[in-house]
Parts: sequence; C-alpha cells; structure tokens
Amino acid sequence: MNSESQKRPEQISNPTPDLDAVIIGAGFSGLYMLHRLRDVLGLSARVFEAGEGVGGTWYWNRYPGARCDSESHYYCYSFSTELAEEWEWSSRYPEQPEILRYLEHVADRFKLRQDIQFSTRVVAATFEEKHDFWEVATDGGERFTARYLISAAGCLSSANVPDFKGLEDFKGDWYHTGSWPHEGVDFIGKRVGQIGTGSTGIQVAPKIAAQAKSLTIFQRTPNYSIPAHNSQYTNADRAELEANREEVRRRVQESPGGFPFSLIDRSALDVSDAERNSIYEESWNVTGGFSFLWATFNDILLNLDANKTAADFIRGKIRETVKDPEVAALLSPTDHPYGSKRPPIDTDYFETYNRDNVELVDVRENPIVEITPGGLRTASGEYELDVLVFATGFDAMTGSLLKIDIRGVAGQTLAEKWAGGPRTYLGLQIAGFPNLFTITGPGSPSVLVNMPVAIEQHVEWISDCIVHMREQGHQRIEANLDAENEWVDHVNEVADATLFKHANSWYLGANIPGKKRVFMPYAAGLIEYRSRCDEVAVNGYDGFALTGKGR
Ligand code: NA7
Repeated sequence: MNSESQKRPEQISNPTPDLDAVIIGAGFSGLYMLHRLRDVLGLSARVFEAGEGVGGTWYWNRYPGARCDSESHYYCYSFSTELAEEWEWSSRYPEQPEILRYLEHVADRFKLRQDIQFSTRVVAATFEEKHDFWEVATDGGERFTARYLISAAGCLSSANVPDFKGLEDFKGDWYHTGSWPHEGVDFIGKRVGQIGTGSTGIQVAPKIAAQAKSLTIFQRTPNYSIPAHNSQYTNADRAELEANREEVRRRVQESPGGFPFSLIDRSALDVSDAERNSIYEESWNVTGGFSFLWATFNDILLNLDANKTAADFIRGKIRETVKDPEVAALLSPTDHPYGSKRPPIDTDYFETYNRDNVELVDVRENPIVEITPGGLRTASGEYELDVLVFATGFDAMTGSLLKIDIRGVAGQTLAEKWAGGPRTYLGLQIAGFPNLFTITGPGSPSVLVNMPVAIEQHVEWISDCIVHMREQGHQRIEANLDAENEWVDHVNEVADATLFKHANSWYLGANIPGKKRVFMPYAAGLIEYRSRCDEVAVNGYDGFALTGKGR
C-alpha cells in the first residue's frame, strides 16, 4: 500500500496506484475480468469477494432445487476452447453445486485465487480527482488505490428480506434462499412456510414439499412457469454437443438473447388457432424452458394480443395440472403479460399443489400482517410454522453497488446520483464516476439475456477500452452526461416498445418498497447492444471523455 509519507516528491504529485484494477466480486464476471486483465493485458488486479469462495450467485444460492434456467452447454464461458473441451456437464440444467464446481475449476485452472481476497467486502470507494484513481476501503480496514474500479458485484446479489413486523421474535428458523446455509436445512417433520413464488420459489417449493411435514406457500403474484424438461446427458448427448460446439457458439453470438435457439420470424397472430396450439404444445411437452418465449413466435413480448395466446395456453395447462380448480385459479396469473416478469421454468411446480401436505395462501387477498413467535399471521388467520423460507428475491441491479459508499467527482455519492433511479452510459459507466466500470450494469441487456454471454461481451469491451487508454496514454475515462442522458432515454424508448412495463417486476425495482420505478435493463437484445458498444469503441470511445497523462 502506498502511504504519502513514504513517497518521493515526484510520486506525490503523480503517484502510482497500488493496483491497476480493483474488481468487486468473484462470480462469473469477476473471474473472467481478473483473467483478462492479469493474464491477457499483464496488469495488476485484485478481486475482493465477500464469500469464502468463488462463485458469486452460485456460491450464495444453495437452496434445494437451485439450478440454472439456461442449458449448461451455453451457460458457461466461451473464451477458452481448452476449458470448454475439458469440462463435461452432467445434465441439461445443472444444479447449483455443479455450476459452483465449474467456477472453482475455472479459478484453479487459471490460477485466479492468488489474486482474490476472500471474506472481504468493499465498503467504500472514493475517486481521487487529483490522481485519477480510486481509493478503495474494505470491511477489514484495509485501503488500496487502483486506477480502475470494476464492479462485478452481480445483478441479483443483494437479498431482499421484507421488513415484516415480528420477524425478530420468530422462534423457529428462517432463511433467505440467496444466503442459504452451507450445511443445508433439514425440513423433515417440519411445518414450513415459504414466502415468494418467483423463479426461486418455483424451484424450491417441490423440494421442500418432498421433505417437510407441511408446506404453506404464501403467494402475492402467481407466475407463468414452463416445464424445464431437465434430463441427464448421455454419452451420446455429450458427443453431439461436442460435435456442435462451434455451431452453438456461433448461434449464441448471433442471437439477441444469447441462446442458440432457431428464431422463427412468425407472429402468434398470423397462424391458425390449431397451428398455434400445436407449436405451444410441442414447446410445452418436448422442448421446454426458455424456448417457449424465444423460439415459438416473435411478438410475445411486443404485442398484447399475441401475448394473450401464450398466457391463455399456460393458464390452460395450469388448470389441466392442478386438481383443485380453486387452487388452479389462484395459481393462474392475470395481472401481467407472460414474460413481462422474468419467466420461470420448473420441474413439477404446479404438480406440487396436488400434494396433501401443500397449501397455497393468497397474500394479495389476505396480506401478511406479521410474523408471530409461532408462525405467520395474515389478515384472515394465523399459520403455525417451524421454519420460514424467504424466496423474496433481490434488490436487483443496483442494490449491491449502493451498499458501497461510492463517491465520484466532487464527492457526489452514487446514492445521490441514482436517487431518481440508475443512470449509466451503455450500462458500463456513470457520468461523474470516472474509471468505474460496471459489468452487467443497469442500462445493459444482461438480466434479459443469457448472462455469461453478456458478461463476456462486457469484460472484453472493458479490457479493450483499457488497452486503448494505455496505448493513447490516458489515465482517466468518464462518460459524458449528454451521452448518458441519451442512453437512458434510448433504454426507455426501447422498453416502451415492449410489454415489460406492464408488470410490477424487479426489472423496474417494483419489488423493493420505496425504490424508484425505472426500467433498468436494455431490452433491444445483445446483437443491437454489441453493435452499439463496438461502434462507440471504433469511433474513439464516442460519448466518453478520455484524459489525463499516464498509463
Ligand atoms: P423474484 O423473482 O423477485 O421473486 C420474489 C417473490 O417474492 C415474488 O413472488 C414476490 O412477489 C415475492 N415477494 C417479495 N416481497 C414480498 C412480500 N413483501 N410479501 C409477499 N411476497 C413477496 O426473486 P427470485 O429469487 O424468485 O428470482 C430472482 C431472479 O433470480 C430470477 O428472476 C432469475 O433471474 C434468477 P411479487 O411478484 O413481487 O408480487
């Protein structure tokens, strides 16, 4: 660490920072960013990671049933052919422990751990305008200076535990799915209450129900969910995936969602009812997963009438699956279009409600009043519970960054800057916060697309930008306010042309009381986004001010 008193006078006027880059987080983003900066660019970088190990999302979300909703052979890195060749996935949608093993393997293979400081949170970061670097403070009281501060803190890593009255007096155990105990939870013989029916709640409920004495699910908003059709890969499957790897990679790169699906340029309204139904049936019964949204029709997210055909189909399937018609009706979403909230996929979710030990409670009709020492009380009655599971999501996209006291030019805090909602240029930089890059930041497509593809594009864009700065002798890059304003307007215009704003989703911050309602992701897809980012770079980092002398 540099201390001003130990330096020569010329160093004090233009001191060298301790590190070229500090990276926050050791998940998919942080690991690749470190590899890229250190091993490709030859820079000094250190990752600070709050967990005791690598993995990010896949380190924290250890709840039973946690698995990826994208298929394994394209929910992974593509930057290293050797890595792809040596790793074998066990199944179509791998479970959390397997994805964590993959990321641990990546950390070992590229010898990343030596530059990761575990069990350490970044608590504050201040931009030193005089020197064009960041001073970063950790919860252990250490301070480091770095030319670049790169957030790889993730979009869904700040757990949301709603502020229910009485939780502190609950006599049983309670858990948030996003910070699940490493030793697991034994539900046998327990009366379990689960709050939340998003992607997580939909994955965890069948697993809890299979163990617990009883499971009471408190649902605020019913959700459309599509069967995942998970399966173990056979040797023949693996051989086929291996043979098609380059083709899959090409298709992923050429797809707006970062998925290798064949996109069909057809409206749901341009086919007969019988044809439409047979396309949906095929997707529901055979293909499953995100293909229902991405590879059936091209206007499900754009046109309410087209969307209604998909929503009606799913509601029909819920009625077919769930034996009790009243429960089926409660489970059928009617207040938002399909896909306007992050669409879950499942294994036996709706079937779970046919079990004798599972009860559904509609907390929109009967709001949760309080947690009691012995359970939970809604407006209509009390439920005795031994365990409470919060599958209540995250303060998405902004929560992790805003937990850090980040101060940019003239001491402005990020919290002040984002008081009216997050504002970025390309989701990569924030005017007033030079040399800070946000991997998968608000204003980028990340959460709407296959995440590792979005991450690789961001990491590579950031490292190319740093190479450019070093070649040109710049030490400071800052998004222009005009460029940022135009980008925020553009993100909104694109969202307005979709159905995304028709739901109270975490995309809009609507799940966090008091959070400004702003649509955060960029909905034009990866192809459009990548081409805009590339154009900015080709035009000499248009919209950014590159200044300062040094490397
Ligand atoms: P989500 O998708 O935000 O789901 C959270 C669920 O918790 C959802 O059903 C919420 O109802 C419910 N919730 C949140 N707060 C409350 C309160 N106060 N009372 C009752 N119910 C509540 O989080 P997930 O973890 O499932 O998924 C997050 C992402 O991880 C997912 O999108 C994937 O990208 C992976 P609501 O719908 O807001 O009415």
